[in-house]
Amino acid sequence: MVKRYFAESELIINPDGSVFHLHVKPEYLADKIILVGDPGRVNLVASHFETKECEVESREFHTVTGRYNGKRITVTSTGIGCDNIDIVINEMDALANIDFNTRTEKDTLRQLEIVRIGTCGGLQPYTPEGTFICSVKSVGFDGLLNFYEGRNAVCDLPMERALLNHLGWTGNICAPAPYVVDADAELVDRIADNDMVRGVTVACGGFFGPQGRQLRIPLADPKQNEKIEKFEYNGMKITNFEMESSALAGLARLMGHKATTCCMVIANRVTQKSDTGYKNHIDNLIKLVLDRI
Ligand code: R1P
Ligand code: URA
Repeated sequence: MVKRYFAESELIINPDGSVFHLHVKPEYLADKIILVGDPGRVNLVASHFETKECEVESREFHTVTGRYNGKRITVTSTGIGCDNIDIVINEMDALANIDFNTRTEKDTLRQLEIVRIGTCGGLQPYTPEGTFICSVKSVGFDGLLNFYEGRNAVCDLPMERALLNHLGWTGNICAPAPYVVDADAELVDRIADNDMVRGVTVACGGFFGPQGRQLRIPLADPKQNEKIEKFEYNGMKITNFEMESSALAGLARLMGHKATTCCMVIANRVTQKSDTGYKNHIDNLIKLVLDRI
């Protein structure tokens, strides 16, 4: 069989042999990966490592590979948004599954296990500040997955339709329509265990308008959050808003990797309370994920 070749313009490799944005070389990527949004959170995760074998910083992408209880783990910051998840997951998949010398796909899939640790807004009375939510499903208000051919094969199309009907959105708002993807069920069971809420997470293309926050300018749908909080599908409710989980779940499914997102609620949109001291508490979530990954 002829192997697929990836041209220099499609897979950009730096002169030192590292991948374009992450600046990580193939030998430094572990099979177990933790993603965080905030570059400053990388050191908090890595502070639990017994040993560090590499550390690279490039733009918002800060990466450390090391060992925790003997397990080899790579932690990388993605910055904010699904657009950065497209970069990080494609480059990590390339590091794992493309031979950088021949620029061809490797014969066997190397499966990665990816857990995002983030912060989020809670959308239900039972998700107050401090709650840990592990995403069973992610809803993408970002549109990223629609650029990939296999999108329909990995999405929950009936739930997408039910959500769109419920929201009653037509025209420009959130066009193209939201997509819905499952996280890896085995990974969710292991990471969420019995002390995290198993939730449905909406990844938004912004922090303000797309999450129904109105400051000085009005929203296209002022009832957006009220409708999202009320939506129910097969006994599931939407639990939280953040900005990356949909692209992570979708790309991981398309590429054959295992992924989920765990977030700590730092603002509850129903009670209108927030926790600005969350940086002290997120370490508890980090320790749980490090133990369970
Ligand atoms: C917005 O404040 C950011 O916080 C959340 C959102 O997804 C977005 O990235 O996650 P992180 O705390 O991981 O950045
Ligand atoms: N991150 C988000 O994206 N939204 C919130 O409300 C809090 C954290």
